Amino acid sequence: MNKEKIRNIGLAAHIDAGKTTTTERILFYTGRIHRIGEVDEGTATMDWLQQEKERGITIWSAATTCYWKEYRINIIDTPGHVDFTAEVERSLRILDGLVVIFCAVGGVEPQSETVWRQADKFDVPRIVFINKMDRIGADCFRVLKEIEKKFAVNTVLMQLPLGAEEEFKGVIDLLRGKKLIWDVDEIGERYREEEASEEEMGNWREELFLCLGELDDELAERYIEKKDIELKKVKSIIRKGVIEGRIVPVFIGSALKNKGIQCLIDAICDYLPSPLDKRGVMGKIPGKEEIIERKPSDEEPFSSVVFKIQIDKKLGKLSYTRVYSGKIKPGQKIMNSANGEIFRIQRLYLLHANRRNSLQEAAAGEIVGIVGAKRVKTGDTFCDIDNPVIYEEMLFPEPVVSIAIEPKSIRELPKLEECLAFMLEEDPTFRVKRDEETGQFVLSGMGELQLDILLDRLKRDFGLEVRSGKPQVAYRETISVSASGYHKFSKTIGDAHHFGEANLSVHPNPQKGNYIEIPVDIPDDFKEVVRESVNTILLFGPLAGYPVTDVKVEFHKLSKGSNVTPLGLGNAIQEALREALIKGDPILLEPVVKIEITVPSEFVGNVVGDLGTRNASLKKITKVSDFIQRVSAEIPLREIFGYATTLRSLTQGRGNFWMEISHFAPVPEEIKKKIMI
Ligand SMILES: Nc1nc2c(ncn2[C@@H]2O[C@H](COP(=O)(O)OP(=O)(O)OP(=O)(O)O)[C@@H](O)[C@H]2O)c(=O)[nH]1
Ligand SMILES: [Mg+2]
Repeated sequence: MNKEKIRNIGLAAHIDAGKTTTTERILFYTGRIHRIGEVDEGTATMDWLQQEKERGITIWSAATTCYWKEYRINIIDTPGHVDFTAEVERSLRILDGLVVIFCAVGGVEPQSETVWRQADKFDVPRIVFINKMDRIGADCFRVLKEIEKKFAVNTVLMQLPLGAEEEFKGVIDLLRGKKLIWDVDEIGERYREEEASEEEMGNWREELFLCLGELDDELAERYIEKKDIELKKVKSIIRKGVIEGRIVPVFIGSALKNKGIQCLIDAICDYLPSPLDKRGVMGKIPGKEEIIERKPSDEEPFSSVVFKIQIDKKLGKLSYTRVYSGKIKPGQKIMNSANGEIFRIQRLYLLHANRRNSLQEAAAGEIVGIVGAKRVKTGDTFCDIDNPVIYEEMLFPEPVVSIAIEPKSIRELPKLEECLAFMLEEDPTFRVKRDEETGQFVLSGMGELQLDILLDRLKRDFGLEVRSGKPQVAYRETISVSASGYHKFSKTIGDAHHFGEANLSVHPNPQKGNYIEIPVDIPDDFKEVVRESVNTILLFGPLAGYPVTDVKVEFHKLSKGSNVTPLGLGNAIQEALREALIKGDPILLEPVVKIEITVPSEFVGNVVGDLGTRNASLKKITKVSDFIQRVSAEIPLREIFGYATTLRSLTQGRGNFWMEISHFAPVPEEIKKKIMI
C-alpha cells in the first residue's frame, strides 16, 4: 500500500459531542458497514462493549479501518468521559492526525480543552468538525470564536451552514464556491451540488483566501490579481499549513442527521498527515543512552509501539500496535524491547472494533493487532531482534479513587485473582492491592465510573459475584521539609558478604511528582538498583502507607567500591530513604477536583447552595447561553462522590457536570484523624 495514502487518525472531544455517531457515518459512507449504527439504540459498531451499549457512552478506544477513494483510513474513536482520559492519551501517542469535534451548541466544553492540550503535547496536526448543527441554538460562528480565543490558533472556516437548526440542510464549500445539499435521501448517501452566489458567501470566501495567502505568497498574488487558482494547489497549501501546525481548518455538519460527513472524510484525506509526513521516530538502543531514528520505510528494521492490550478468551493477548518501520509476517520472531521477551507472531490482524481480519503482512505506517507476546504492557516497543530499539514509555496518571472488594464465596478467590490480572493488563490506569489485614482487594482507578464498569465486568463478563465497599479517595503522602538519611549496610548472608552505603536527602517537590536524581558516576547496573530501591520505599509512605508523591531524592554519597553488592546497596538506600522521609515531617494529601457544572439558570442557586455545604471554593459563574450557566469550583474529591445523583435531584435532571483532578492538597486535621485510625 502506498504510504502516502494512509491516514492514521483519531476522533476526540468532550463527552457526547458525537465522536461515535460521526465514526459510524464514516464507516457507512466508506462502505465498511452496511447499516448505520446508532449510539442511542445500542447498535453502534464502535461502542461494542456491553457496558458501552447500555450506557450510550464510549469507554474503550476502538480501532477500525475503512477505504475512501484511493485512501486507507485507520480510525480510533476515543472516549470523552474524563475517567478515560488516559485512553485518549495513549491513542494520541501513536496517531498521525486528529479530528477534534465540538458541539455547535455546547462549544468548547472542558474535556475538549483537555484533549486539545494532549494533542499539543504530542504535536498532532488537527482539523475541527463542529457537529450538531441541527440542534436548537447551534451557532458555528460562536464556537469558532471560542476556539480561537481559548486555544490561540489560526482557524480557517472552510464551510458555511445552509439553513439553521432543524432547517439545517447542508453547507457551502467556500473553496469551490458550491452549495452541497443533503436532501436526496434520508441516509445522506447522496447530495446535490449547486453554485453558491457571491451574496451567499459574503466575505467568508475572501477571508479564507486571505488567510491562506499568508501561507503562500504566490497564492496571495493570484487571488488579488483574480487569476485562476488550481484547486489541487490550494489543497496542498492547506495541507502543509495543517501539518506545520499553522492553521486549523474547520468543517461543520450534523452527524445524526447525516449531513456533511463526506466532506469531513475528504478533509481527513486531503489535509491530515500520512505516516510519511512524520519522517522519523526517535528511540534509544535498549540499555543505552544513544538515540537512533527509525524512518517510516519498509526497508528499515521493524519497530512498533503497543498502545492497547485486549485479552481475548480464545486468542489470549492481542496487542494493538502502530508499526513505525519495517515489516512483519505471521510466524516471524520479534522482540519486546521493554522486557527482552522474544516471541513468534502467531497471528496478525487488521482491526475493526471487536472483529478482525487476518493479515499476511503488516508494514510501516499501519495499525494492526499482534497475537504472540506473553509479557506485554501498554507502551512497550516491539522490534527486530537484531536491530533493537526502544521508544519512550507511556506514563499514566496515578489513581485517585479506590474501592475494596472480596468474593462472595472464598472458593472464587483464585478466579477473582485471575480476572483482576486480566483487567490490569488491559487498563494501565487500574491498580490492585491486597489488603493484608482484611484480605480484601483494593481496586483503584481514575474515577467512580471506571470502577463501576470494572465491577460490572467482573460480574457479567466473568460471572463473579463480589461484595464491595464504598468508593474511597486514594490518599497520598509527601514531606513538608527537606531532610537527610544515612545508612551503612554490612552483613553476611549465606556465603556472601553484602555491603553498601548511602547518604541522601529528600526535598519537597510540590505539584511536580517524584524526581530521583541518579548519580551519573555509578555503573549502569547499579542505576537500576537505585531506581528500584527508591521506588519500593516511595510506594508505601511513612505516615499511613499511602504512595509518596512530590518528593525529590538527591544522593550525596553512594559507595561504589568492588565490595559493594546490589543487595547491600539496595538495603542501604532503602533504610536511608525511610529515615529521611520520617524526618521530612510527612503529611497526608488528598485529591482536589476542578468541577464545572452546566445548568439552566433557574437551578444555579440550588447548585451553589449545595456546593457551599461541601467545602467547595467557588471560582466563577459564566453564561453559556441565554438560559444556561456554568458554575466552576474546586472541591475535595471525597466531598463529591455520587454527585451525578445529587445533581439530578438538584436540577430535575437538567444539569451536567464535568470534573478533573486539579491538584493534591493537605488533608484537614479532623479528616486525617479518621483516616489514620
Ligand atoms: N442533534 C444531534 N444529536 C447528535 C448528533 N451527533 C450525535 N448526537 C447525539 O449525541 C449523543 C452522543 O453521541 P455519541 O456519538 O455517543 O457521542 P460521543 O462523542 O461518542 O460520546 P462519548 O464517546 O461517550 O464521549 C447521542 O445521543 C447522539 O445521538 C448531531 O449531529 N445532532
Ligand atoms: Mg463515543
